[in-house]
Amino acid sequence: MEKGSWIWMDGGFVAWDEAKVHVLTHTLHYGMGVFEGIRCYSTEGGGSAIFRLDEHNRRLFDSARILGLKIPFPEEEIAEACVEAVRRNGFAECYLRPLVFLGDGEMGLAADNRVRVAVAVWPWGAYLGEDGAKRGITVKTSSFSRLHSNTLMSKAKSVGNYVNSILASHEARSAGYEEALLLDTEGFVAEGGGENIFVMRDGIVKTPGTHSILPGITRATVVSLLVDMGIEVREERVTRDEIYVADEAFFTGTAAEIAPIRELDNRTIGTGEPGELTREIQARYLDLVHGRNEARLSWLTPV
Ligand code: PPE
Repeated sequence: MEKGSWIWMDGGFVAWDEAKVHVLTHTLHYGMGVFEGIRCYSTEGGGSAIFRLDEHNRRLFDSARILGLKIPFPEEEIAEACVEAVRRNGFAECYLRPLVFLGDGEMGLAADNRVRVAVAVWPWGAYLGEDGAKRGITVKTSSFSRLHSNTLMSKAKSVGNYVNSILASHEARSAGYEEALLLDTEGFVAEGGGENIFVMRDGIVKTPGTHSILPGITRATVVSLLVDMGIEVREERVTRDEIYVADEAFFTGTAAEIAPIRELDNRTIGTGEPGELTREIQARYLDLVHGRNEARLSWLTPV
């Protein structure tokens, strides 16, 4: 990865190489922490802007609340830390990673260690590859289920939840696919390892409801774009065979942006090329994040 120069930690900036923690950091042992993934893009008028910072920041605080972690800073200060982290590191485009974790001190599950916060930024290219974004990716239904909300709660973007995503992604990649599709514990489509999913057949777009997925901010953005286009979006249960016979399917996520799915379990989706709707959503999404959609400039926080 390309390093930045500064990382915000617990209230101030430290040099990238000095942003260290002790090996007995609680979260490192037990996974009790939450994070965000946000992107900053260069914008039409010059300069850069962070996309939907307020929504990401709100989800960070929601995630912490779900896990019972109290972030020792007000929301405004974390938002300001995000803006300042981009500014100081001087990247025109980058990914932002706020992380809330339990520090060292006591060990054991009952430990009540200090809640610490860091915000790192670095340039991050196409998550599923340039080629994937252009031509579509291959996906494998995972043998791992997405977490039931009474196991680990999917509405929290928590550190521990990503063991589930990593197991699924590794399994898919080692079998020669580019990403995993996880089903929920009842067998309905949930989401990708690090993305939400949309499918379209006969002009009707569906995306799974939020019972066992991370309610993605890109997902919400895409729903708005579809509504703007006058396209009906149904948030309901989706089965894997619906994807096999879909005209189009795509993943959405901050890192992955809009990633067309060209194959699921070796079945070609539609024509095997990114479909018309997927391309349109991709173009509209890029317009949006780069400040070319006048109606949605309020989603951009200038740096
Ligand atoms: N589901 C999961 C499991 C997930 O990790 C993400 C984001 C999404 C859905 C989409 O959420 P949103 O970014 O708000 O649209 N995954 C992040 C993790 C990337 C990583 O590998 O690290 C991301 O896209 O930033």
